[in-house]
Amino acid sequence: MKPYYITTAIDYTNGAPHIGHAYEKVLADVMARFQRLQGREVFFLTGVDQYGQKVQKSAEAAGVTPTAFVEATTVKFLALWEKLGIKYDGWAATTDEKHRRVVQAILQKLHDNGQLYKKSYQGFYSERQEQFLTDKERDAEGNFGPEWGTVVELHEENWFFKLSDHVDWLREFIKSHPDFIFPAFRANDVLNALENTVGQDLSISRPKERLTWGIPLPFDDRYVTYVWFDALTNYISFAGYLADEVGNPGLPDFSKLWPCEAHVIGKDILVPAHAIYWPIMLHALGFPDEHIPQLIVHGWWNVKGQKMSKSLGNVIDPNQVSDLVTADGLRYYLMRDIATGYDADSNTERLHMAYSKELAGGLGNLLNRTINMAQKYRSGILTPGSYDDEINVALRQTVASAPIAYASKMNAWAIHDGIAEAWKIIDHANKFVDTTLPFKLAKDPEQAARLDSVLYHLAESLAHISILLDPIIPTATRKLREQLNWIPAEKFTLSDLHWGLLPTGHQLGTPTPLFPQLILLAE
Ligand code: ME8
Repeated sequence: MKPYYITTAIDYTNGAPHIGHAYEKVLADVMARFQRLQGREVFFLTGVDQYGQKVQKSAEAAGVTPTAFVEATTVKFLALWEKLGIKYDGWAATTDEKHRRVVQAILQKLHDNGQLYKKSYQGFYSERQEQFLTDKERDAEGNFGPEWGTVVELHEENWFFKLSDHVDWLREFIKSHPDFIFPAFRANDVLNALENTVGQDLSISRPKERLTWGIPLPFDDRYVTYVWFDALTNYISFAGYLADEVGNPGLPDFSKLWPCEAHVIGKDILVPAHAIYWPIMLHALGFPDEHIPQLIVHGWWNVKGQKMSKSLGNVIDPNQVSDLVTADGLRYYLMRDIATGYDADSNTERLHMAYSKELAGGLGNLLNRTINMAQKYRSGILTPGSYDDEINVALRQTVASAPIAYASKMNAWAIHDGIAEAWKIIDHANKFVDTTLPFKLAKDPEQAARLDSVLYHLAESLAHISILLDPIIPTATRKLREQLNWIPAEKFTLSDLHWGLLPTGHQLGTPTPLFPQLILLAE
């Protein structure tokens, strides 16, 4: 089977990362880890979008060169991904020479195939979205709304890509490929936007008088490449596309990696970039329909119902949240409090509740009491023995059925539901302690065999949980297994789960709190 290839949007390096960036990277990281857990080889690509007017302006404002500016901001993204355990296989930084070579080779091909032409343009331009605006973008009052940021009037000559040649193909492609966009309800927005594109071509250049911070056009050195054209190409350039032709060593074998299974992106960059420009670029380069990747479109994290923005001063810093609730606490919250594809509100009370009640109170407490009791009553040694009863059977059934339900939700990108399936084991096991009352059993010598079975059931349930939650909270599950003193075989997969992971006579480790108590500072 080919490797599972997953990408994220590459983040603009004109500012520090915020919670929305963190959410997207955690989402993709969770899916990458989950696919590995299913036994799939994975290539996970993420990175930074370093060119463009926004960056050039931010650098000017900061009084530094664009290179120095992007280096400084890129470091912040890299440090955050390290902190949050984002385990990527490829890093797409668009100022990388390897990327430039592929962008230029593609532009040259499109140029040679008659897909590019030069024409004069007069009209309005949004600096924030780096996009030319037409009357269709005007609101009811005839103005360009605040979402476009500063809008300037331009009169310039540019190179255009013949998008309009491919609109009919794309319309048919979208209609005949219901899986192209997840969630499916967003396909309608795309079809509507596509009708607005009819007859319009895409300007893929910016004159150097206006913008120098970009990849020069290979056939006209008075221009640099439009940042979206350059940025979208990252999905193939860092996957080894044209690697031999342009001399890019050390990249994956493109023929084995492509097509990409999932481009994970936010809803704001679906139209026109990912659902119109990108498939048309691939189609124009000769990619067959079955090699057009699926778009996984996630919603937005808002704050008290409002969009996060620097001007509102409500931008959430993932570093701060992670310092408070640990990286796993943040990962868990970001995955359990949103349904993939929909928006959610970032809420401090819910974050604290998720950490204190669910992670510390539910999972941490289960582990802590299990290891403590096993140490106290049996010196940490597990002996499943032959005792059995209905209560044990019921817990074993929950443990046996959870992985299948969990995997089906995870495969459908319903991560929050996948977590809920895994959590059924935790809830059941905690109730199991309350029903079986091991501390009472420990006082009665006649109940010794039952106590052995109870302790074994708890530890074994925890071993299963540690596997299911691995993609979501990888640091905590590793620590959990350290306390269980259990190291699964390398490349352990979901299908290796069975009752009896911990052998008879297994020695458990020592207990330490998995999720330390929150120290809340007054807000
Ligand atoms: O758009 N909640 O970069 P970007 C959830 N460079 N996701 C959010 C969010 C929020 N509040 N705010 C932003 C770009 N995002 C381009 C992408 S890809 C070839 C080029 C998401 O830094 C956003 O939807 O503005 C996007 O997917 C990602 O963060 C990067 O946004």
